[in-house]
Amino acid sequence: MANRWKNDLKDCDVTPEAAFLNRRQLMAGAAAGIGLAGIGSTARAETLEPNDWEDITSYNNYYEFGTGKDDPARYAHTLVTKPWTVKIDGMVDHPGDYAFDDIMAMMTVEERLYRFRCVEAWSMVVPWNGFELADLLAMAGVQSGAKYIAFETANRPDEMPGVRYPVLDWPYVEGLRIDEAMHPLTIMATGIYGKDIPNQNGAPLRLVVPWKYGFKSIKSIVRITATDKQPPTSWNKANASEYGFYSNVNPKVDHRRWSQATERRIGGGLFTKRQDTLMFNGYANEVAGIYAGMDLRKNF
Ligand SMILES: Nc1nc2c(c(=O)[nH]1)N[C@H]1C(S)=C(S)[C@@H](COP(=O)(O)O)O[C@H]1N2
Ligand SMILES: [Mo]
Repeated sequence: MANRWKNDLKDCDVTPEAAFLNRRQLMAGAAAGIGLAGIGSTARAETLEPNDWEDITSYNNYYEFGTGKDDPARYAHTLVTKPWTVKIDGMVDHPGDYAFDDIMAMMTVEERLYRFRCVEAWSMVVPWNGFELADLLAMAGVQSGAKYIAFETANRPDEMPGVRYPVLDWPYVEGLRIDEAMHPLTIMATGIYGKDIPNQNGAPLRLVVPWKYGFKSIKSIVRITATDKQPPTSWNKANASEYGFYSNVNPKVDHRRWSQATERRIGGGLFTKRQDTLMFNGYANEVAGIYAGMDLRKNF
């Protein structure tokens, strides 16, 4: 890859693999306390201050459990996440139903401190634990003809009260271009602050694509499909004029209802000033290259 992303973290900021012993999620532990340097921090040097556990796990979007920001924290406990199986199919050499625990045994979980920006113009900084999606795709053996990766969330009316209402066309689906999916910034998150990811945040595994609006980061994934066709995506199906396939964070391209120029950082208190939104959510150095020559206004 031409624009291979580099890890800005110093050695001392990352708990070495060997240190997590029998813990499934790498512990943020002391590292969080000393203030991690942001992975992929851009020209505008900024020390990322993570949001606290309470903010991250009580202010959520997960419409399968209701459309209120506090609905997921109240209702998502009914989702049964153990056992969990992810179907990997389509253009792969090793299709199959993979048990979550088997996936975890194969993957290297690390901490990634990422900005997270919702299209509704609020944002957080989240210390995720997870593994690179590229590693999972390599394990499945994605074939050279595959151009996109499609994702699907569980659709369980008995466990997800929200899917009884036609707010979206369930199941929630998302997709990435293959180079986006393979990009080293793209992770499958399985934890936050070293703990298993809570149901309201998309247990047991959810996508995190930090340079795109939050709705691309699909939760509680049950299916991953390699395909040569651009897959349908939930919000684009619901309103194609407002939500494009790419949905890269872009302060210069406004949403019809929300200016994208600035954002409100959750947890900053009542009098916190809005802050400027950064191109590609601050990850331009790492990802701008994969969109070279593309009209980002047309491909929003
Ligand atoms: N399955 C599913 N995934 C989803 C959503 C959803 O409603 N259902 N909401 C999206 C939106 S709009 C955002 S902003 C993020 C919110 O993630 P968080 O609650 O962990 O902050 O999840 C995304 N993934
Ligand atoms: Mo969002």
